[in-house]
Amino acid sequence: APARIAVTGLAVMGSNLARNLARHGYRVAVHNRSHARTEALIADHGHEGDFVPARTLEELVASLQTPRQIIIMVKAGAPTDAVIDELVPLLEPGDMVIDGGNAHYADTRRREAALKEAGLHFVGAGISGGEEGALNGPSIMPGGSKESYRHLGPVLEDIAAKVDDVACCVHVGPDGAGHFVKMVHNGIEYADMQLIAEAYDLLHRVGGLAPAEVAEVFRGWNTGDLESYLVEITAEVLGHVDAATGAALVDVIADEAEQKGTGRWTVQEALELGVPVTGIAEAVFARSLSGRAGQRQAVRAAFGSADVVGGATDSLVEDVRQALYASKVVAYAQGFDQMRAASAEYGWDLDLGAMATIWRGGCIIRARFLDRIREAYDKDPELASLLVDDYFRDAVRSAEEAWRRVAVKAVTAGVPAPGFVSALAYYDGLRSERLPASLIQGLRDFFGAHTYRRTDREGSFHTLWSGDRSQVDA
Ligand code: NBP
Repeated sequence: APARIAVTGLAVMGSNLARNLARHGYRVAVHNRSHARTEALIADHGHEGDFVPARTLEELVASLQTPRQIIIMVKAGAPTDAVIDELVPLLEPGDMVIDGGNAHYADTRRREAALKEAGLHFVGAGISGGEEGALNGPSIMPGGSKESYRHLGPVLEDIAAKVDDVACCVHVGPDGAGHFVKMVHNGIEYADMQLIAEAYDLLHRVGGLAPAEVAEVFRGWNTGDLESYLVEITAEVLGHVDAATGAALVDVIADEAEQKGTGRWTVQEALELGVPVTGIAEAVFARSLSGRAGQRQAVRAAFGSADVVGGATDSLVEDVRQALYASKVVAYAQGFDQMRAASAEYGWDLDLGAMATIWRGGCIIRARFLDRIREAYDKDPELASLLVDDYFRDAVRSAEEAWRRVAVKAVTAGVPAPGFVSALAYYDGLRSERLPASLIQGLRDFFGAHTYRRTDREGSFHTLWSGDRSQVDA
């Protein structure tokens, strides 16, 4: 019998996805550029289900029922294009090519348009959850045509993570929508991790708590509003003792955070769209700063490092918890704003509540909190900001004093908390009656005759700064 679906690219993600499909009873055709990987998959896991190994893409294509569905799981970028170029001449109109890699959404838009010319469906599907998710149920964010989703949706929903029996997979929107949403997911993940790291740093350096003690704090937090995968594994990492030295492992790991680039992409796109995603930007920059070893050493030599203050109190722990929660609300509010802006820009018609729903399981940012976001958008799909939803408004209001105390403590102690502090500035920026943007407009008009608008009259105006300083219509 022909295979139901195919996977090409059998490194860790592709082979686990193929196994996931097979374990759900699908006959899966599998292929990899170097055949050894295909053989290894069959040898190690062939007994788990119904695999059809293929030595070439021709064989793979020939083994499939029509319309064909082929998932590409290779390295993002040029390798993905290489596979698509080789595959397209072998396919027939109506066939579906699914890219499950971490593609940039602009590449996905380009590929979708090109394949449409050939009568093919190209589906850029964001897949989150790493290797464990790919095997046991990832969060899946497929873009592409509605028609392709009619064929693919049932399979993808089958293999996706489930929360309360709801699959963490939904048709996100046309062309690059799926990969865009996956990108923002990763950006939010950066912000979330940065905020968690700042909370740890404050409890450690201002509160004087040892990593194992902070691990206990996080374990406690994971039973409340902050319950999430990242908070749960923070307790695991902080509690881990290095076998070689007997020290906390976190004290032995080099403090230079690396990045593969999806956080940077999120910020770059936010700059293009004009959406302030300060939480994600601070997280990306904090990683960059951590990696500037030479500069850090030079500045530390010149100024010294802040001393540990010590003397953690229950109130500090509770303040940091509230600051973390409020800052997290801001980071998510910004990420959802960015998705809304992109949806308007590209005509995607994104259902923001559905995005929160499919992130509840399978992916790195899965959290109790996402139910609240879904509820907020269910109540009002046009919500101006997550911050104004009743639940989040109350949460931020009740956290506000603690949040400010933590920001003051961090600044006073000399412990960097760019995530907490910039989230607070964002909140204060949005709620200000008047912003000094009026002064910026005045300055722009002064040096560049860029004109300004007035609060009391329609139109554009210019002041004759170098003349008699009278105002003229521009
Ligand atoms: P890699 O990103 O390490 O890619 C290795 C695969 O790409 C191998 O199958 C390799 O074939 C194939 N490949 C390359 Br490289 N160049 C090729 C070419 N020119 N033509 C054909 N095949 C080529 O694999 P991965 O870590 O499994 O990730 C797969 C995708 O999933 C990536 O886009 C990644 O960003 C994404 N992703 C990864 C994770 C994760 O946690 N790792 C999570 C979510 C998404 P070979 O065996 O012949 O060299």
